[in-house]
Amino acid sequence: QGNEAEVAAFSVPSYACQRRTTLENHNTVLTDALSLLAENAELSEEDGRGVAFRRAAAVLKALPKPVASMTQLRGLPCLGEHSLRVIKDILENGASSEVESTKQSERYKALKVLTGIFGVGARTADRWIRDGIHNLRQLQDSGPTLNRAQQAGLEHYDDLNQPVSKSDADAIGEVVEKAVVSVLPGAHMTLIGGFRRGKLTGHDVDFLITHPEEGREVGLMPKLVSWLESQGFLLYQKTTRNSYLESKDGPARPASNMDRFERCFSIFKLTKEEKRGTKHPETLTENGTKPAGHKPWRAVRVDLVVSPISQFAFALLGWTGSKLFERELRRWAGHEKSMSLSSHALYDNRQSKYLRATSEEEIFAHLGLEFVPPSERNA
Ligand code: DGT
Ligand code: MG
Repeated sequence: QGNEAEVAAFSVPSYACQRRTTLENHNTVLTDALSLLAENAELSEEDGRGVAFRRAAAVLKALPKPVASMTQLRGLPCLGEHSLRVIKDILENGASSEVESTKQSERYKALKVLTGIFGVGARTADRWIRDGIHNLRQLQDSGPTLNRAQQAGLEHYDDLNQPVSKSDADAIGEVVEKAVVSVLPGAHMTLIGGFRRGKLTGHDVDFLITHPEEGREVGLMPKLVSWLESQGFLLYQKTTRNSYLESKDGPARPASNMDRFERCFSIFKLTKEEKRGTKHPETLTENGTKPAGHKPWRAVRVDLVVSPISQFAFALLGWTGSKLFERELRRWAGHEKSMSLSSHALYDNRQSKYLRATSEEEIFAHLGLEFVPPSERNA
């Protein structure tokens, strides 16, 4: 008796970047449900709804204990009517009917399978579904034209949908590090993305590369890619040029979050030997012949980003994630501080000037936020 009243209400600040969110999540049942609805909204190109569910899930991830009753949620930020209904359903019935029916819907299943192909986004998947393509078999049979990325994505579908372990990430890191120092001595490389936040698995491996002398990083990416390609490490790659300086005339406010770094999206060939940390034997590349069944390597999505040292702290902060944490940092900067934050710079609209920073700590300080280390950015 009186149990409900005894359960203290939780309290968390509004912005995810004001909170410390470790990987320890006491409410996975609730956050998985809300994340699924977020994903479904994103796959249906309803980004507003997607963000609302992501924010709600992030609030629950930050709670110190499992939610036991709805009354504990009173006064928490970012929990809209829809999210509260889902939570209530789960607390009372053990599951949310909306989540269960979404999970089982043909449309959701098809969107998942098709966007599971590297290079296929929500829009393409939707078009294919309207053409009656719901799975990989139908895709191969009815044969819409695939671009180079999608062809590679389809070819390595199973591998790319397997989680990447931290040890795989480290093995790839050793290869990339070796490539980096051999094409540009003095350059250095940092593991970013989810693995920097302490995640044990990821969907890809992300690296940020810079050189302590401004300008020395120019032209690094093509050399790095050539080195990796010549050693047979890349199954696919697409490099995008750095257009930041080119577009820097006009008003100083960065126009979008789209990245203008030299960036390479790749599919990396990780061999058993690399996994064990031994030398790469030249003989392992089998040309043209597809190994039946067991093969001595796996494909892994790897993203490489090159940044000039002057932007390094912003790139590091911008590429460590989580995606929601990044979004919340930018929202905080804009709404609370009248600043514009990107992976390149921080602009103060009131002072009409860029604020320099050489570390993540300085950026948090500019933003008037307590420093949150990477392991606590898992919002
Ligand atoms: P994962 O790989 O699924 O385990 O999780 P994350 O957190 O590594 O996510 P990922 O790899 O998609 O992206 C790494 C971080 O980099 C992400 O938290 C936000 C950032 N990021 C990703 N794509 C872009 C982009 O196009 N521009 C910018 N500025 N940042 C990006
Ligand atoms: Mg990642």
